Amino acid sequence: MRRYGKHTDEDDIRSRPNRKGNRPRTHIRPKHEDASWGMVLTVDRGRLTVLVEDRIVMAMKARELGRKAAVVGDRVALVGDLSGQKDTLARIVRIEERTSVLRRTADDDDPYERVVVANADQLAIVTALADPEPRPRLIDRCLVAAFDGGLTPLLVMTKSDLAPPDKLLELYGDLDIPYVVTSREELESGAAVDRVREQLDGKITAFVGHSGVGKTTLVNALVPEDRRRLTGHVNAVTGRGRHTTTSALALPLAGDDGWVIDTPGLRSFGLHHVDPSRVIHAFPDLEPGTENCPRACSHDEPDCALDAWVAEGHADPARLYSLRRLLSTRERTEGD
Ligand SMILES: Nc1nc2c(ncn2[C@@H]2O[C@H](COP(=O)(O)OP(=O)(O)OP(=O)(O)O)[C@@H](O)[C@H]2O)c(=O)[nH]1
Ligand SMILES: [Mg+2]
Ligand SMILES: [Zn+2]
Repeated sequence: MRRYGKHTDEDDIRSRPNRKGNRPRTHIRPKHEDASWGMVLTVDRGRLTVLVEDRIVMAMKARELGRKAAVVGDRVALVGDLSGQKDTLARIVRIEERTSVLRRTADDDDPYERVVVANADQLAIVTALADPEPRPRLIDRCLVAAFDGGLTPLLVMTKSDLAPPDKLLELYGDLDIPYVVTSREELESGAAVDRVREQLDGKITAFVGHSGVGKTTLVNALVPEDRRRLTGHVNAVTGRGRHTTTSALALPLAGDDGWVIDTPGLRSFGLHHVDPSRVIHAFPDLEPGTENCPRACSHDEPDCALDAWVAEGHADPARLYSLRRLLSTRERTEGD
């Protein structure tokens, strides 16, 4: 009788509609029921800093996680010493299912994929208008990774004090992708910070782009120093020399209104993991032109309808060139 009753109980629980993940209760027997949840802020080799409530906890992966690695942005369950005191180390026993994944490979022909950031809502693709020169093909690659990984893109064009944004806006201004242009003066006056903030509120935004485009400068302008100190990361940007960012780092915006994640500069953005047929989704301006393509068109073949469509003036030929280049070099290494 008792046993029977117990079973009914379990069935009830099992059929409750909104149980997280809808997993059958009996298969995943959560060990460490008492674990606390936190968000990964940095990963330095095997050591992770995790925000648990309002404490910064140092942690390492528990052996039971196997080869699975936690990355910045991951929500993890921890056990052990969660006091956040010096020389303590907690253990990460679970990684929550990710809502988005920003992946890249070193090159297109490199099968080893790395998760750069987990659970970001938005990908801020940062490009300097000069010093270093804009690289539209890197922007396009980041757009592909954003669409593929479930992140909404935002274009940030920095250093408008050095060069005007006209040429890039011709390429990207009409794409229905939000963009912000910033300059040194506007960063210092706060005007640029307000404009960027408008696009970030309530979201987790990862900043990516070539080294030297101004990601850290922008992130530091967005996150007041006391907030940065809170998470234990005040990168001393001293007068002498520039500090290139060497690992990803999540920082809270003021008012608990979202997060920004600074990442190291990119040279290339390999897309080995992206199915070529999905690349077109990162070109919303060209997508309508594929309506008359042959079935399963790769958009990089003689019968592709895009050539005629673009020739009719529906889109900028430079964009088609970029798509083709991405498609044709996807299996090889592409330089800058
Ligand atoms: N003229 C000008 N210089 C800027 C602007 N924003 C940033 N810089 C400068 O550009 C240089 C690089 O800035 P960082 O913020 O370190 O660039 P980053 O993208 O974080 O670089 P990595 O960490 O190497 O990826 C620094 O010397 C900044 O002072 C800007 O709007 N105008
Ligand atoms: Mg940096
Ligand atoms: Zn086609």
